[in-house]
Amino acid sequence: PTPIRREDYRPPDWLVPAISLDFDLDPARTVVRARLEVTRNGAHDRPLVLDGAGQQPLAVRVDGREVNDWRQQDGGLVVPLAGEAHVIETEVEIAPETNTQLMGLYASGGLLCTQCEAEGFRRITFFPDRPDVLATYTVRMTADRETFPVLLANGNRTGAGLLDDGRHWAEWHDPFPKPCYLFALVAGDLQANVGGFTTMSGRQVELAIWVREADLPKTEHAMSALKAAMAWDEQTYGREYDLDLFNIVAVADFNFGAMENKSLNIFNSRYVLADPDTATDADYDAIAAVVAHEYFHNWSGNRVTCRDWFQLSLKEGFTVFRDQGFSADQGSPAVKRIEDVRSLRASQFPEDAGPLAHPIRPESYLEISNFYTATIYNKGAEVIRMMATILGPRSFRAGADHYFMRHDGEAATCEDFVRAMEFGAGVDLSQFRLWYSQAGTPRVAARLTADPGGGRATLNLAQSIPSTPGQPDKQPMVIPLRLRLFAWGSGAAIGEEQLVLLDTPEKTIVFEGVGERPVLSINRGFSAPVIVEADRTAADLAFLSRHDDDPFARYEAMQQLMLDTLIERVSTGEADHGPVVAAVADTLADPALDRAFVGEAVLLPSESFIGDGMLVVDPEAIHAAREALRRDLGRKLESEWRAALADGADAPFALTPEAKGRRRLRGIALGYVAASEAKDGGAIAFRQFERADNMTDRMAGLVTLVNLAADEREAALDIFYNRYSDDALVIDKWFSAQALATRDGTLDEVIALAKHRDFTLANPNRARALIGAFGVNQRIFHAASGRGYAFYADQLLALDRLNPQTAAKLLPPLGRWRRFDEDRAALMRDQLRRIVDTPGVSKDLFEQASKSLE
Ligand code: DPP
Ligand code: ZN
Repeated sequence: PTPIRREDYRPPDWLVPAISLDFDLDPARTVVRARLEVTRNGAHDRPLVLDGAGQQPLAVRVDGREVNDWRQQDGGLVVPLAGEAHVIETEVEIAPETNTQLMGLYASGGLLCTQCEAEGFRRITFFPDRPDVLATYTVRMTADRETFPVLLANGNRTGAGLLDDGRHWAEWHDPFPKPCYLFALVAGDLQANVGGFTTMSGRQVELAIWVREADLPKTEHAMSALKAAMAWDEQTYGREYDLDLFNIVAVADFNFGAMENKSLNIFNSRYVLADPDTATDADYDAIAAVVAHEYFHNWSGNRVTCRDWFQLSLKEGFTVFRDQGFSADQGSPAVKRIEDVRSLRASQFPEDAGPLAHPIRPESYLEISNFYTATIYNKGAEVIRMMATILGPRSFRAGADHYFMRHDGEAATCEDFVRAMEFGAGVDLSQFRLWYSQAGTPRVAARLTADPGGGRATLNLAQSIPSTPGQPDKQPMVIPLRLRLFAWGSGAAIGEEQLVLLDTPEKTIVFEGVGERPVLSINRGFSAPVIVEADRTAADLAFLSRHDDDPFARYEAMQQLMLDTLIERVSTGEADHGPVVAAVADTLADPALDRAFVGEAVLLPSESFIGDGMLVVDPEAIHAAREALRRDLGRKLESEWRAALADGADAPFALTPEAKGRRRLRGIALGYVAASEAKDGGAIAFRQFERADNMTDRMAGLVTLVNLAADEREAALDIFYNRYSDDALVIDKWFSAQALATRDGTLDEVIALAKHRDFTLANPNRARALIGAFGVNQRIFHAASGRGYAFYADQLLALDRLNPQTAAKLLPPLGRWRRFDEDRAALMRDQLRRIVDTPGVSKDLFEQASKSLE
């Protein structure tokens, strides 16, 4: 296959100002009639080329007359046209019920629904399937009235009626020109939770969340999140909603988390449905974040869309930044920042350090679905955040206003965004643009030297950017580092916080008025997505974990202290746990800290994150070192953990930040009590599991129990399964809790679970719950026998036959062979080669596997 390259972009030969679609809906055989008004774009004599997916056109008409001089090419349709403007009509037949890729029009749990981003629309009808072709859509749907009583599409409903054969029809019109990836329709037996919102200019908007009737009680949280998001976007960005209707539909089978189709968002049901008995606090937070994310796309994505898919981060990075800001404002900004950085480090840093590393604006791809990555989304958001940090809030807002005003209704580029920021804020971001073109996580070495008695300290900073595939040499970037010094002894801050722009290979900063020995707090708030290597002792880190006034930096000092201790133990077989134990004890005892923050701060780095800090990952040694530290913390602070466990345990469920914080800390405390090997550890976990009035506490019990070899383990799994056997989203948790267990025997259990009657690769959530969770379980996935790799490759190949996009997204763990010893590396490469050599492998999976072998 030939790669698509960014530099090959050319404007479309033909524009399509308007399209009318007529769907005769049926799961087995849907007829799609399309009427495109096309206009020649510029002076050229090239034919009209419409993308397709190999459908056989039943008819092609030009200006109302049947023609036959068209031909099929690469699954699409080529139609020679003589004039400047024509009307093209085509008719095709598709079969939604056999669409296992879940791209285009497909069936899910009795519904018919669509997913078109990135290139699904061509699977519905012939069309220039590229985001810079914007059309107004008129959509007519006809369907059986009993099976599909609700018919939805983008925009407003302009007509509906009954037909005499048990069928009915509806017509919708969307006045906003949009790219076809934002087209959507839904047909099904759905009920709506209906709400209302008055916009800042006083317009009434009807909000509806459509679900199966039985799920209606679970839609309240999504509804209130939607209203909060609408208000937040008005207050924070001055962005108002632009239609009279906003629909959300929940579907059970979905590749993404959700999709921002204009005024008809389609959601993976896991990001809509919640009640205390079935959703954890993390689920509640994720629902609010995704509802906000998709809503915010109405401006950052829909009103201003992307010129081509290389610009994907234009809408995704910016929209993630926006949803992160929303979530921060709804709860604790410090805890939100910690969570976001943890997830960046868990998914994006390894990507940036591995064979699939790419800049946030890639240069080429085989399959665009493979570029919906943590780099495009999460690093993309960090890049926007750095601009906001450098510009300051007022200038950043001015830049954003200018961007929306200047490009409203257009298909824009990342360059347009940066230029709008420069114009709105009056700054020069020339060198900053390297963040768009250079991949790899920069490293910053920081060395602070104090001049004894001289009242002065000197900070030396040096940056380096590792080479990544296709990019051996890098230019120095602009790295905004918020930093501050603290006085050892008193713990007082020395001077104000500074924002240093490290924009040269090295930089020296001199601090005056330094009386006591200074300790460096750097990259505060995680102001840049970099790895800082500061020469700080365990004592310095312990000091910062108590005294730093930036909550993120305080958390970070603790993490670094834990990480240094763990890595020392992995490499030498021993380490002094004392400083970590003391720092954790002090954090637990500090009444000024909110419990959610304490929970984050006392949590040990994950096994994979420890691995990322090592030259060669030794999964067994890492597991052993982490368990040893967990056991020590559990034993030495046993009474503190038991106190945290009791704190709020008997209070009835509430979704307040305080109650959530206590639950978070309770769950972590439970893990430590179990790790201490206290005799009653299993019994305490089981009691919490059984008595909980909410899923957060119950899951905390379950994930503790699955790691105990106790009898309680089997009992808890059975009780949980029987209680929730008809709730797919909860059964997903049952699968992933087992796939994430690190105890011996997990590998066999996962292999057995893949044969469980409730396991299916056809549902992406279920596939991710078992196979996806297994892939990130470092100790078990990397079993020295290689059985984990072989099982994983088997599953990926089976999934690839159904749903290439979802299979390819799961490949990366297998591609990280360079990080492991030779034996494991060879076993991993064997599986990658097997995938690449499989006849009929999708281009999605092929691209990921072949790049991972290079
Ligand atoms: N649905 C995905 C998202 O919202 C892709 N646009 O990020
Ligand atoms: Zn998005």
